[in-house]
Amino acid sequence: DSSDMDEVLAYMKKNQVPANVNYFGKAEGKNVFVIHLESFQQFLIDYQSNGEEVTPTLNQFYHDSNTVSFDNFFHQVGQGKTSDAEMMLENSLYGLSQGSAMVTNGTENTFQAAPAILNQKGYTTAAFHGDVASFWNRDNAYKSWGYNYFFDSTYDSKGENFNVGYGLKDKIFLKDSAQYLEQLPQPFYAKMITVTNHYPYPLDEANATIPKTTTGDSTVDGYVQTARYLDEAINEFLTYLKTTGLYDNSVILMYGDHYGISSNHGKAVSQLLGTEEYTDFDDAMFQKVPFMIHAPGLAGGVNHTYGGEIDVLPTLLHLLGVDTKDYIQFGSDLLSDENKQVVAFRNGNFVSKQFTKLSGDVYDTATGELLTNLTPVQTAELKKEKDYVDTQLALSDKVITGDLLRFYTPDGFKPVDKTQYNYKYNKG
Ligand code: GP9
Ligand code: MN
Repeated sequence: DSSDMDEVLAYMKKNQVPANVNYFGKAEGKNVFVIHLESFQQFLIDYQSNGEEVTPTLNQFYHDSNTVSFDNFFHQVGQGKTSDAEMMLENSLYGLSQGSAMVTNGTENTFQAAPAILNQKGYTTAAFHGDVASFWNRDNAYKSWGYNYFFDSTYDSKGENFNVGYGLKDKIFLKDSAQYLEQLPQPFYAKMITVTNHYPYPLDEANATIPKTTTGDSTVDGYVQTARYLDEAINEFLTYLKTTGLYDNSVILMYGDHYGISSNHGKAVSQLLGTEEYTDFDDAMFQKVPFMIHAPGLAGGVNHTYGGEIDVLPTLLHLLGVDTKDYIQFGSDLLSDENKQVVAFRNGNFVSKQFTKLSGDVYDTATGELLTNLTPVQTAELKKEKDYVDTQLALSDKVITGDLLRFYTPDGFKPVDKTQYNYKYNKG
């Protein structure tokens, strides 16, 4: 009930970290692109296969002097996979320990999500995805989140071999979206959800421009091919943005939503990475995904802060000059010097700057060494981090399962009226 909200509010007051004054508002008023790189893992950045870079475009973007990139950024999804990533990215709320919160709570719950917040700051908001609108209950959840437009598969051009796996091929998808992007009043917030680099990485010969890897694990070996295809699609899209001038007028945020290669393929992963073995610690580190923010004039570089998907929203809003202190957001600004650097996984495991805690085992995050005899100081620090993780997950779950945001409206925010949204405008 509403008294649970008081607990959440008290927690927020205590745990909020201030924005970094050197970055706050640095991208104010710019368009925002949130580019979802399906199943894209951090190890692909600068990775070479068969003597060549797999993802030259993304590598270049990662190292661009106006891109802030993170090399200790983790996905934090559970069973809800893509939908958990979306929930975290745009609400700074965790997915649930079971199922998909977007499915179970996306329709009825009250949210204070990125599209609604930015819409009320003058942004037009749109989501693009070449799959049916009902997948992960997007058609309903996006209304709750305040998306003005949702360009789903009904907008896609149709043709032989245009689709593969879950939807429209990335190159066609991103090319097609231009005609809708061009009609959005600026500034806009546009989320583009790619899909081709999704297990089992199907791709026609004509689009395969790098050989498969040769681990012999057939669920793994196609991954570099679809990753390369995604990279080429992004290259075409960035070229379009540069040609139209949008590149110089936009924040471009890219992130990998979760692993592509699951933990069951350790042997093949060892071969890909050229390592002796694949330990639980290695598996935890293998959950890193890219998180990159490019904006004109931004002081870029590779940032080593430990963080995850839950932290994206406050980071982005602060760059846009939006104060988040009245919002219920469980993440914290990754550019803040005071970020706690504790990354919660949905099963209660975590990685922090100091420790990696996997079930009963504790590792030194910097070295990967298994710590068997903790000093009293380490024990106390570990307990503090564990409590932090448990509280984060428990309170976020309360917010979602108790629909607590209906009891609280941040200062200056207008609750979303779901009845005002309808994505069937051109479907007759
Ligand atoms: C489907 C796509 C895939 O629309 O987003 O979802 P996933 O299987 O990655 O959760
Ligand atoms: Mn996904």
